Amino acid sequence: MRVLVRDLPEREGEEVEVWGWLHWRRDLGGVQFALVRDRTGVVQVVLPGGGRLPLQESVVRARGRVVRSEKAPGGYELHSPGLTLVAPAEKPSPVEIPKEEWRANPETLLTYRYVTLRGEKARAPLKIQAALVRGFRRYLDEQGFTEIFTPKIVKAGAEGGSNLFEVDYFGEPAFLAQSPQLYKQIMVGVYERVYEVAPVWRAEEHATSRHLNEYLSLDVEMGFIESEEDVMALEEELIQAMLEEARTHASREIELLGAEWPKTPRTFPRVPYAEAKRIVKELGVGMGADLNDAAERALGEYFAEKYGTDFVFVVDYPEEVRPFYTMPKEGGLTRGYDLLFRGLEITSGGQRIHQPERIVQQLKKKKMDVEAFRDYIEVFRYGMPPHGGFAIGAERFTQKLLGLPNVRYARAFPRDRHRVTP
Ligand code: AMO
Repeated sequence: MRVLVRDLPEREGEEVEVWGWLHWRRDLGGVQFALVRDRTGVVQVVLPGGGRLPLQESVVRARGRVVRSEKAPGGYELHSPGLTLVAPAEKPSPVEIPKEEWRANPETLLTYRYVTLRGEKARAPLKIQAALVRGFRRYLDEQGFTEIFTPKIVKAGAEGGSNLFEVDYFGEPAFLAQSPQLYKQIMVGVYERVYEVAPVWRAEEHATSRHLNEYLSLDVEMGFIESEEDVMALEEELIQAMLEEARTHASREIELLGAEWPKTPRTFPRVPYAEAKRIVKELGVGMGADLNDAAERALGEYFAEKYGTDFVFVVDYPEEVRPFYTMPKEGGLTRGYDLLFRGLEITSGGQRIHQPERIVQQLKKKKMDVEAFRDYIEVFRYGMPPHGGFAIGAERFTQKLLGLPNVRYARAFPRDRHRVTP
C-alpha cells in the first residue's frame, strides 16, 4: 500500500511502499542509498549493494520497512530489498535536482524548467502561491463576493500606455487584456462585489527582477463604498487571510525556503504621495517625477525600521500618474493608492469614477480615444454605485514573501522579453 513520505513517522516498523521519483542515488558497493521524492517530501531508502540503480528522476516504487534513523533526512528511512522501476528516465537531468539552488545559472534553471521545477526549493514557491490564492478566494467568498471570468481578448486597454499585445482577431486588431479593470467594474453593476483570478499581459520591454510579460492578477472590485478607505480596509484583512492560509497549509515549504514571516500590523500605515516623496528625498535617494523602484525600496526600509511594518499604503496620488478611471479628489489628487510590500508595489487600487460625464472628461484630459471606451461608459448611464477595488500581482506578492531574487521563480513558466518557451 502506498504511504506518503510525510506520513512515514506514523508507520515506524511497518512494511510500506513509497512511490515517487528517484531524487538522488549513491552506490557504495556493499550498500546503496537512494532518495525517493513524492509530493510531500523526500525519504532515504537503504538498499543492499549489487543491483543497478536507475537514472535519477526515474519513477520508482520502494517497498520496505520504516526505520527510525537520526542520520536520515526527516528522521526516518526505508530499508528495502530493491526498487521497482515504473518509468525510467532516459537521460540524466540537465541540473542536479537535489543540489538545485538559487545560485545555479538562472538561464539553465528556466530553460529546463519542466524538470528543474521538480526541485524541492523550486516547487515550493508555487505551492505557497496556490495557498495564497486559496486564501484570497476563501476570504472573499466569505465576504459575499462572486468570482467572475472576464474576456482576455479585448478591444481597448484600460491601463493606457503602449504595453498592449496586439492579436489578429479575424483580420481585425484586438488586444490581450492588460487587466480585467473595465469588466470587473461592469460586474459590480451585477453582483456588487466581485473578484477574478486570471492571467493578464503587459508588453513591457523591461528586463528586471520584478517584471513579467504575463502574470497572475488577483482582482477585487466592490460597490457601495464611502471612499477608497473601505477598499484599503478590506485589502488589509484579505492579506492577513492569505498569509494565514499559506502559513497553515504550506508550512513545510515556507520552512524549506527559510522565509522570514512578514510584519503585519492590523492596519497598515497610509502615507500620502507627497509625503512619501519628501521622505525619499530626505533619505537621499534619487528619483524622477514618480516614485521609482529605488524610492519604493527606500520607503519600505524606512517603514519597516521606524514603524515595524512590511506593508505601507501610499495614498493621495496626483491625477497625472493614475489611470483615467480613478476618482479625483480636491487639489489635483485622486482616490487611487498603491500598496508596497517590503519595498515593492504589489497592488494598485482605489475608488473609481461612477459618473459617465466625468469619465469622458478624464479620458479627454488624458488624450485617450473616447470612442474606444464607448461600451464601457454606457454602463454608467444605467446606474452604478460608488465603487472601488484593487489588483494584487500574485508573483510579486510571492516573491517578496519568500525573498526570491527574481519574480520569474514565482511563476511556473515565466514569459519575458526573451522567453516564450518552455
Ligand atoms: P497595475 O497596472 O498597477 O494596476 O497592476 C496591478 C499590480 O499587478 C502587478 N503587476 C505586475 N507584476 C509582474 N509583472 C508586471 N509587468 C506587472 N505589472 C503589474 C503589480 C501591480 O501592483 N487595473 C489596475 C488595478 C486596479 O486598480 O484594480 C492595474 O492593473 O503587483
